[in-house]
Amino acid sequence: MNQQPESSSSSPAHNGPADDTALVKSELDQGVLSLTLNRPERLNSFTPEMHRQLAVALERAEADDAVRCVLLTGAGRAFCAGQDLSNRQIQPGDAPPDLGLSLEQHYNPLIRRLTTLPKPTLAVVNGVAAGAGVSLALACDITVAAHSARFIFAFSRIGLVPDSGASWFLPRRVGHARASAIALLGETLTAAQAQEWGLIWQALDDELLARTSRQLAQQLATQATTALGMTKRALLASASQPLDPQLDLERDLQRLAGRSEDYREGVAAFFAKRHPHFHGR
Ligand code: LHQ
Repeated sequence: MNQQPESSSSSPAHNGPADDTALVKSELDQGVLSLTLNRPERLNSFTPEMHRQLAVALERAEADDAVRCVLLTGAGRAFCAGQDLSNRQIQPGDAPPDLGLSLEQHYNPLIRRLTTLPKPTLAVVNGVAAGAGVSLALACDITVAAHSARFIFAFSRIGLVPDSGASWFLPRRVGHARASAIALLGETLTAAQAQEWGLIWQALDDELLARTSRQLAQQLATQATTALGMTKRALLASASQPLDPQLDLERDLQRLAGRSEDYREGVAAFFAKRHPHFHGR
């Protein structure tokens, strides 16, 4: 059973007048901050301004206690087609671009922000995801996708290297044999294949995507947010350290969790044989 989080859509940071021209639309409802990439005519590919708006939205999400889950999706028929390639054609005589700078300034901070956000994130892949758009989907804690969605590892198709965390997420989710073939061949995966191979959590019928993902986000938003944030930290750390320091980290995090209001509530609810009412503290 889902419960309503304490704070509903009351944060001024997210509740300005609805702005349909925003490149990242933001809406807070019952603890779920929905962020919608909004350049549908360019399949929600990234420009510096879209990066800027997403960074601002995620900074606010982190600071605002009313946000207990972030849901990320795309407007129109795509989730995100990666970097906007419109101005990327190189003419004879042009100096070669510094794509490393673009990663340093925009994509790497975005992936770091998402993976270290002390709140759960849910990617709802409503349509095609390509290049860094795939990376974005994989950087969220839970990724669901419409059956009609596609994951296109487009990097090698245009002579680039998997970036924005793609080379890190991919082998950890699907194993080296599949990661290597997918990345080198620039493969396209269906949502069903992505689920079967462990790249994403669930492929959902298109008609059910909005409702099911909403329920999932709502469920995340009613849980013990601080503990979920620390769970993210533990899982991320596990990728880069042996068991021994991981046990120490679990001890430290559990010490903090044990002092939380939500833990007290969780145990009280267990003995009272009722559902807990967490406040995310
Ligand atoms: C686009 C784009 C797009 C601009 C569709 N840009 N317009 C690189 C550099 C630096 C740092 C960071 O990291 C990276 C990594 C990357 O992300 S590199 C970019 C990787 N992405 C791609 O290579 C995907 C390019 N797009 C496609 O391959 C196709 O559009 C897909 C397969 C996604 C969808 O195909 P269709 O369903 O056939 O749609 P479409 O191609 O007709 O696209 C619709 C429109 O969107 C079209 O414009 P038009 O004016 O002809 O209607 C496209 O040009 C535009 N569009 N992706 N990334």
